[in-house]
Amino acid sequence: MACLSPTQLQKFQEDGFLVLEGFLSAEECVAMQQRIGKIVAEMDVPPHCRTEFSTHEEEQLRAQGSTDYFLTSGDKIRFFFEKGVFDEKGNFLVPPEKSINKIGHALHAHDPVFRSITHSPKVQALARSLGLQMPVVVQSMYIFKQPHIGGEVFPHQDATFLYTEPLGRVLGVWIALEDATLENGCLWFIPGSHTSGVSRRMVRAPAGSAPGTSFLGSEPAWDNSLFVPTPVRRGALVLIHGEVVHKSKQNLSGRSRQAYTFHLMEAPCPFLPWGGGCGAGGFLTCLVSARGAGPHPRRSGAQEQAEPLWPLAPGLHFPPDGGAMSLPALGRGMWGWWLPDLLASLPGALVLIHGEVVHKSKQNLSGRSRQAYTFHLMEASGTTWSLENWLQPTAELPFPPLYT
Ligand SMILES: O=C(O)CCC(=O)C(=O)O
Repeated sequence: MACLSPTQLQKFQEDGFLVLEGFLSAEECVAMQQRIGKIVAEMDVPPHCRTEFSTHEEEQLRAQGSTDYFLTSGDKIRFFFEKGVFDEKGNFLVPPEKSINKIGHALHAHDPVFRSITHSPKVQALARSLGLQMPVVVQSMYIFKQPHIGGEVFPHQDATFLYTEPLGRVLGVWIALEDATLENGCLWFIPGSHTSGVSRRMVRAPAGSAPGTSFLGSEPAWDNSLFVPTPVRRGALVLIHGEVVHKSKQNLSGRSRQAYTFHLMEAPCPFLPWGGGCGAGGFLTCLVSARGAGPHPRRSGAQEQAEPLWPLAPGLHFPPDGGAMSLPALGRGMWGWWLPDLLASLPGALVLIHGEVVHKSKQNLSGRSRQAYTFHLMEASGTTWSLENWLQPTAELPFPPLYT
């Protein structure tokens, strides 16, 4: 069940969503419902944080974006309520357990029951069969869709709120903990709507300004006739592509429609293109490769040690086994490689330049040019490339790994 068949994969690629009935057992669903019952029974929401949840754009900005409670909920377990459940002083008009719209956004991190479902072998096998190589859990939510008052979720793409570059890296995992029917507010999708980018983005405003978020772009008026209902049974898992347009209607029935949902993002190393892990190759590996890739064939560390082709600066040496040389004193900087071409006076010399060493070159007053080829390497493992740099990797050209 956890591994998708080629037909299922193709259907997901075509539609942007996929239903896997029976993914969780009834016992697993009950365990999550019981756990959430306990969390709700113990919840403590200060009156000034009693935020009503809405998916209407203006209300979203006012009710959520303007409150720290929402904006700082990414790493916490917090409570968001239906409309009309508080009086003007923030007192509950409806029993608290019947008034909650959702709990978000880090149940997966802080609660053992939700953590174990989110990271269960079944979910991991599913992610692997989708080809995700290093997915991370971005957020999680428990959605109550309360009887009679469970609010409508307006048509949206998850990438509006969870935007990535490139697009196509976010995947919603939505698990029905109760039967989701036409009456109690099942999901509706526009099949195939995940292929035209994202129409609207919610972005954080600069710190200290109000409201705390704003929208770029606008949600098109989606043709209602394009939506198909997706009723599912308790335990079903629905895969939701980050750009597929979906919604759910108000729950006017007398039965709740609870669901647990979380979002995965494929995030190995944002600036490297191959989707795998970042090797822990040391600086020396680069150096040996570069030396080997020049006019001379690649040589082992032992050969370099015995008959160096180029003198190394004091303190540097090649380990006899040819493995990685550690340069702890050099730290993690940007390395410039400066390679005069064969016409220059020292053709083929390579100069390693630490990213923070101060350097310059003087004007060329001679009669000979001094051509050079230079490029910069960055150790990507554990490094954050500043988004303020003028140079940014793009979807067309992510930074390519040196090791091929
Ligand atoms: O559960 C629902 O009704 C809507 C969920 C949804 O749209 C989402 O998680 O993106």
